[in-house]
Amino acid sequence: MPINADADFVLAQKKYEEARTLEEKIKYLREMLSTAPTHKGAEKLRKELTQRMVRLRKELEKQKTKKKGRKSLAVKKQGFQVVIIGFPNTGKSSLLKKLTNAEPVIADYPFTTKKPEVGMMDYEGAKLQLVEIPALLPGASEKQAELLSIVLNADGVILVYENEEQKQALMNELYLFGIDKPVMFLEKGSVPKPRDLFNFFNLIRVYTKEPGEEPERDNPLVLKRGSTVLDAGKEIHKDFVRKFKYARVWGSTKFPGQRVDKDHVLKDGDVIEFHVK
Ligand SMILES: Nc1nc2c(ncn2[C@@H]2O[C@H](COP(=O)(O)OP(=O)(O)OP(=O)(O)O)[C@@H](O)[C@H]2O)c(=O)[nH]1
Ligand SMILES: [Mg+2]
Repeated sequence: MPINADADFVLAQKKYEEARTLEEKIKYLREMLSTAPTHKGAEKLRKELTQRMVRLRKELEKQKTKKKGRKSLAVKKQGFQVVIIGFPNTGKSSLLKKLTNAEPVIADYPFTTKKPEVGMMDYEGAKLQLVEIPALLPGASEKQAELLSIVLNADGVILVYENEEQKQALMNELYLFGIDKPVMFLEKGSVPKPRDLFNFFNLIRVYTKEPGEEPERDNPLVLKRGSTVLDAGKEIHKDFVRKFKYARVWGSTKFPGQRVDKDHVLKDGDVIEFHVK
């Protein structure tokens, strides 16, 4: 932390308060974030600044897309979305190709990937969406702001790196942009198993079945760990609460096919049978 951080923070705050445009506000809020006290007692302050940054960034993205009539680079979410980021040539496309059905161009020159590349990863029927974005460098040009906005909307991040400096630099970029998401670090060349991703991002698979039939093994629900029967139901019907009678669960219950209420917490691999009105 710089010696004059406190004074710098106060100055940045003053500039922020006087700022008129969204761009200026973002600029000085970024300065506030970079000079905010780093000790534990200031956690709440940093969180509040981060949330403010997210609001301003989203507002600016909206304005820009509207004004220019520009086609947004945003990638429509399909379930849980993880964005792969990293410096140029760190093997992001290679990783995407190994884990998904995507066919990105892989080459030994930097910035091979010029637009987001999307693929679906399969983990025993459960799907997870992976998005490689063009390489990032420290220092946020407008182009990079557009890319970081994609990360801002995602559910998780994979950061591919070749050395500690790259890791630190990009973590700092994420922080200054207001991005506070789970980040999985991968050294260039290391390829995790699909189940490692599910575990890291705290996801579980829940298989549904109809009464008297076998569970559907090829299309489970993907839920956050700690999800309840009600959460699972909401993935199926919007007005599930109204429709719910009871459910039977195999796996996390004491007895196979035990009748449970909507608050029952599900576990990975559970089979659920809904009974609705
Ligand atoms: N030895 C080795 N080389 C790799 C590995 N993964 C990628 N490479 C090489 O590194 C170079 C860049 O790979 P890409 O997958 O295109 O990297 P990228 O991060 O997507 O690159 P940009 O999109 O240009 O930022 C290519 O020459 C790859 O063959 C790996 O695991 N081991
Ligand atoms: Mg690439």
